[in-house]
Amino acid sequence: MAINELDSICRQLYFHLLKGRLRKRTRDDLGISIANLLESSIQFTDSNNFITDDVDHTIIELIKERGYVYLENLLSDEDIEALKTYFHFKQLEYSIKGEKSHGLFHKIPKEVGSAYYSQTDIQLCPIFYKIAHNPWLISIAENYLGAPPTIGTIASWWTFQSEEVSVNQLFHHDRDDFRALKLFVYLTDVDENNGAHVYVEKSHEYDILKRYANSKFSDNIKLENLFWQWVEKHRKKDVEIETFFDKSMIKTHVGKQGTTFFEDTRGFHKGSPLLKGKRWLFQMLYTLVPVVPFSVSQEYKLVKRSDVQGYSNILLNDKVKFSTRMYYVD
Ligand SMILES: O=C(O)CCC(=O)C(=O)O
Ligand SMILES: [Fe+2]
Repeated sequence: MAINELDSICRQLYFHLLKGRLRKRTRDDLGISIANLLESSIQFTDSNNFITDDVDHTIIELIKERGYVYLENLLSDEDIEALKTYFHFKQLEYSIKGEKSHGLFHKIPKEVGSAYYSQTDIQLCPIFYKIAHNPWLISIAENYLGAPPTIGTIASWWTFQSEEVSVNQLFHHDRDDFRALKLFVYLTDVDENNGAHVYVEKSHEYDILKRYANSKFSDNIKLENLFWQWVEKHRKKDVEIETFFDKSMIKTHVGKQGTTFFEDTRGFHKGSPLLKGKRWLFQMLYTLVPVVPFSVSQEYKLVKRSDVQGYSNILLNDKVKFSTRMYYVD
């Protein structure tokens, strides 16, 4: 089957089934079937078609077991300085009371809670390009998801202290795909007060959550039923999370600039509302189904690899080209 036919079938499955119409158990099961379908259907001419074995399996095991893993920093302090220089004169998009606007970093009005760099500026940024084309990251995502992944989103944004709490600052589970893995890179130092990302360990996979629920609610069937109903709610209050999960399972990711982690955002998570300061983040989502660019509102277009400064001559294998095909062409 041609890849574009397969993409189209998967995209239809996604739109019809994923968004709130199926219970977690079914969504997770379907994810495994879709991964198997893709793994056996996608052919690469120049590289091994099967899942590569060049990643440290403790990384994969940690994501499977608890939903996230820290990686060695992908970016040095010098890289982050270079990013600051690259983005210095780039426009940020933000909204105030639903009204969209844009401007340079230093001109952003005080009440703004989050501001996003444009998709094209992100795609053309050589440092982000390099991360998107990193075969090791693609390999981790492939091993975890069970099939060659597609990069579904590449994003970079600032969050600020604001009276308005954004939807991402409430606990939720992502429904970007049946299976997906998100890479987070902090581009500023992050602590509990300036927007740390928070994650509920072991809430990502139905089987793991079931094991947890069995032991937690073993003597209270009513509460267990309530828990499973609540699991299906898209957004959740802090107090609900704290009622259903032990404190030790609620992980706050703090760290210096450059801190890098992978997370399965089917698990419950949020960005903490900021009490002070600001946070700058780079994020990429690896999905099975190439759906995300078609479901986001921000305009985006394919970028020619030769238009990215400094990286046009690097030899890429078919798998890397496949994974980045929603954003880059030769
Ligand atoms: O800003 C954050 O840390 C949370 C973002 C989020 O919910 C997501 O990327 O899925
Ligand atoms: Fe999210």
